[in-house]
Amino acid sequence: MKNSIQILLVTALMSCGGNRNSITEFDEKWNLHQVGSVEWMSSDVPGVVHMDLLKNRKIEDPYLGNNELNLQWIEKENWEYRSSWRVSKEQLRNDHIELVFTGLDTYAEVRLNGEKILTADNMFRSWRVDARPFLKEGDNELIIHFTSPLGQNEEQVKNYPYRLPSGNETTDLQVSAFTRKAAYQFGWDWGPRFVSSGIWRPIYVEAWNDARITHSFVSTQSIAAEKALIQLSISIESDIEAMQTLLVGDQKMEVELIKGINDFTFPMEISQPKLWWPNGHGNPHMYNLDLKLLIDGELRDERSVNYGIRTIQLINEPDSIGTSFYFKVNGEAVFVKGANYIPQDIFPSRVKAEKYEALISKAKEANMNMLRVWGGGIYEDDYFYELCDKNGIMVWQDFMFAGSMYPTDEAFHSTVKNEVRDNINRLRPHPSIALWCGNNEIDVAWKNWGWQTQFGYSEEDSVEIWNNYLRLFHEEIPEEVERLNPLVNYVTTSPLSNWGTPENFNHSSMHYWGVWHGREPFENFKDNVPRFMAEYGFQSFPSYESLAKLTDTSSLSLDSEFISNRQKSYIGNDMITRFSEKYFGKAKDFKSYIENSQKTQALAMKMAIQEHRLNKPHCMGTLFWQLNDVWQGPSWSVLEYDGKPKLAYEEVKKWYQDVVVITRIQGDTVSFHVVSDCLTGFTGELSINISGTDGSLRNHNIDVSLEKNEVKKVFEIISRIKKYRLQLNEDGEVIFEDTNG
Ligand code: BMA
Repeated sequence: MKNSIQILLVTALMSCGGNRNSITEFDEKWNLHQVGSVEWMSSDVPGVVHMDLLKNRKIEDPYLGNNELNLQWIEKENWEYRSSWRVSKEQLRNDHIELVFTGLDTYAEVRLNGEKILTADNMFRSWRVDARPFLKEGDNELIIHFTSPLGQNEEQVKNYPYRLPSGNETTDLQVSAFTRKAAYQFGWDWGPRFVSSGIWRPIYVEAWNDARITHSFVSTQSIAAEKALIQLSISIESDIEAMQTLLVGDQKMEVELIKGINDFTFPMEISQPKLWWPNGHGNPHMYNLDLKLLIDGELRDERSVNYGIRTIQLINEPDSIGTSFYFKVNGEAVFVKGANYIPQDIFPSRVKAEKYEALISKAKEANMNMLRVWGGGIYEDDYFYELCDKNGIMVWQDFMFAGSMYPTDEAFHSTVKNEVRDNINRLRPHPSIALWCGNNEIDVAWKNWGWQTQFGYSEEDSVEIWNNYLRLFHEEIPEEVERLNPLVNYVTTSPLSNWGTPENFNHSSMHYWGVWHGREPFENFKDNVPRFMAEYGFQSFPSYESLAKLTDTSSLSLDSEFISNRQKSYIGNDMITRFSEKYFGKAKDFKSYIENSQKTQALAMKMAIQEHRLNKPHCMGTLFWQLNDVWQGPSWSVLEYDGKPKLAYEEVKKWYQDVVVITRIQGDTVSFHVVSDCLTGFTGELSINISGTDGSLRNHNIDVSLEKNEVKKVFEIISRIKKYRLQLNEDGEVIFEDTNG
């Protein structure tokens, strides 16, 4: 998928001649071969090796049956892509013809007409090389050689003084900590292992002369009733030293360019601003600004900058309870409702625009206002963030580090710094970006999971590993955030507080895994409500129909090899079986086992979300684990791999509504609590029908009136309830319904 700014430019600039700058996607044909084989096959770029092997019928679909087990050989091989690039005399008149690689996965060496022009070592980075000196008129040969991440790192791993923990990597040779490649592709507890290689994001050809716009974005400095102060930041790379003209919308600015990178900021005022609001709180209004760079009066480069006017602050500070953790949007405390997001495929290049659109609509329809892009995956495609901007979904963005400790060498730190810069620069224009977070669960793991004993670290090793952690997540990464995106908050890790002791629930963010990993009953969601719940969940199976597409019916049983290989959690199916039997009885067959697993997950989600919402403002957010799936297997997701909702999705949608009524039955006392996340007051009418165990029938109509963001007990009775049915009306319309029957 393409960056929308780039698409705009391509269409705008291709129609004009002269020496205006241009950006076009490199769209020549590619071929691919396994190094050592003479056979070349056609290749789809962007893409990865596994997908080309599939397209050329060299392998079956990796997701079918037990193909995961048969296709592990691919990760050990080296692969080479080849393309012929036709360049015209006219193109060669440009001073710069740069190749911009927006995603090379991972260890790549790029040769142009036999000359090495790039050595890449990080899937998350983008790389820019001036190809102009190596180009000739006519055909030019471009070769990209990918070395297997296993081969590349084997020696380093073996010679390393100690073993680094590597999340969920189950192979003997564990290279993921050393490889700046998506951790989940090495295996995770909800997905397969496929370590692919390839040109996974587009390559662009950027031709320019004299000067080009490199970055531009608008940030909100402050918002007052009548006006907002915003700031345009723009960077221009220049070959020339001269006063030139920049058109910002209809304003003309004279800028003095010097050779190299020129950074400019322009404060601007917007009166009567239309603010960007998260889903449920108003419109996520987007503005647009056109930038034009004129060189000696002639249009040379242009950009169209989308922006939203909003402030988002994380309030993470000592308070009367312990340590708060909540988001203030445009000055208002907003209760966060959302989910953790993982990549939508093990081969992310096969996720197309429609899949992103369907997923973000599903998040919006389920009344979510935030997604956490989890640190074991990828920095998502631009389109993902554009959709979040458009739909009012705030993004908690992890940097891509999860469940590991990392090497100490300078080369590693340097590639990480560049990765962090590239991704902040790419993502900071999006108003949806609400928080940068250093990593997933590394701090809690180091302090609580016993890695020191498990890996036999000496005191010295431990000091070195921890100092390296501090260097990455407490120094280098936050320094880049502070320099490039200072108005967005940074936290070093998620969670900030471990679920081990009751006191910890008074502090900051938490991943509560007592239910599932701690094998605790669902009732424990009640006593384990943190200040901000950043992860919790319960597994279920994808539908029988989805699994039946992958194998023959004889393999559709709990103990088949096929189903066993789909279950990647070390807990296995124990928790699903135990709790689904507790609540829904023994399943008569695999089909009903699946259905019961989904009902059980739905119940877990309902129970957890109700507690989080009832306990506002102690708790100010709930992000369950996990929104979506990477393939078809049992997992904590509420949406299947193909986007189909599980039962839990409907439950989440219901309990994530802005105003809900939560019923609590304790002995003979029944109480009704209205929770409103509205940022204005709420008035409505609650009607309740109750049938008692003694056969009595009662109706109650209650006027309900709440302040903004309030939780209020609105009614309580003493009754032995058999059944209740309630409706909440606002302006005569039913906005919420619930029953226990
Ligand atoms: C969470 C995540 C993932 C994992 C999930 C389920 O803590 O951070 O690492 O997949 O637990 O175990």
